[in-house]
Amino acid sequence: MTTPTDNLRINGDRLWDSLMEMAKVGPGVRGGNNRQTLTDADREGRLLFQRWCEDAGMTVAVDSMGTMFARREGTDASLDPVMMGSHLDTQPTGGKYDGVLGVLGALEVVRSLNDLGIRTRRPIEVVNWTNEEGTRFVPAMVASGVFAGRYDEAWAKSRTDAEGKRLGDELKRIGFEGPEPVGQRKLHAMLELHIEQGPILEDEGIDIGVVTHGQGLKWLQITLTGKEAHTGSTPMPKRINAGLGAARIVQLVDEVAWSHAPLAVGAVGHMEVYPNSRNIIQGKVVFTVDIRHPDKAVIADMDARIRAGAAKIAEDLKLGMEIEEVGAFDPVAFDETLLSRIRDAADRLGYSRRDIVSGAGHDACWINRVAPTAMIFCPCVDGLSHNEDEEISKAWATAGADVLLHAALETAEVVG
Ligand code: HGY
Ligand code: MN
Ligand code: MN
Repeated sequence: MTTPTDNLRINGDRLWDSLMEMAKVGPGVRGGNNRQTLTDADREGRLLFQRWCEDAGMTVAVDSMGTMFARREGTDASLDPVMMGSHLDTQPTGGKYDGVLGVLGALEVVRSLNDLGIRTRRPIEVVNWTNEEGTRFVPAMVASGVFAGRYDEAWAKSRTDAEGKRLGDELKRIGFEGPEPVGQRKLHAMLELHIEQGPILEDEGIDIGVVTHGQGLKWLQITLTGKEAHTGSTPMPKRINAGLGAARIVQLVDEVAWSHAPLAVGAVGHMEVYPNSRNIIQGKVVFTVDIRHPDKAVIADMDARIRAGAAKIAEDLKLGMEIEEVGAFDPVAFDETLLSRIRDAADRLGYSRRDIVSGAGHDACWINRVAPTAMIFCPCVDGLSHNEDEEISKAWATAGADVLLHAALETAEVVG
């Protein structure tokens, strides 16, 4: 039985134009973006988003972690809203779509409902979560983590960037420390549209990823302390080389991940070496191990083996070592009711689909703790992300936002 709303579609051209407009804010050096959280570029992007939301008739609230909630009223204000959102902050060499598609795709859903004159019983809220990327300030997904009760707000605001600036101070500086207490805002459900950031959908020629699970993650920050000395005149046996220790631990992380092939992943993305002079043996190295897997027990095994192996390497090389867990979340299973709405929407709209597990972490992984949550993926070219060459097609973006429209309408309940 078909209904009047069965074949509704968003305006793909308008969505694409908004993506390209936002991409001009905090440009990268190779066509992507460097709009890191709580920078002036992030502030500019937030203000543009806020103006667009207000132009679409929404009211924008900001909580004390800077997360933005743009609200479209429903016919029954007593009901908890359906949230749709993601993040506008990017990696330092990020793409134009990671996170941004989820925020602007949700805005396009609202713009389309306005065009179509469709009202919903439940309010709808479009959300921009602060600091999803966790690059400038560790951990990732920190604002959604505070909202879900995983992190203490004061602790989150105490996190510092490489220049020692505090997250809380930067939030104030850009004028986005909002009055609303974090986590008090109620929600009925949350949907997040995101690019896959992996190769599966494109390789299989599939339009829509129905994200059933998010894999678990652990970030270990390791500090190795050796002794700075002349690279020319210090005999090899006398060297206490922190850089050598870091290199051996990077190799260890790779071996441990491969030992749990094909699903485990492990790498070191962040590394600071001191004093970083060509002719001084590295006295200190600070780096972050990133390990992930859909099974919590495998993450625990990788964690234990890396800690033990790193301790042996440090002992062999006479290095001091500190390990701090700076990020972790368990694998998540998303909400089955929302997942079936996403599958039905893709089928109704004629889009191919497949269930998929998310390799990357997302705000939805934390919000899943406090309300029914699910994600929709669209393909990305060569599965590439966290790279300025990240690319998607307008057709992929449109399909993802079309499915988001229908899943949101079913959840927010169309009136009349
Ligand atoms: O690290 C992640 O998975 C996400 O991109 N913050
Ligand atoms: Mn993202
Ligand atoms: Mn990302």
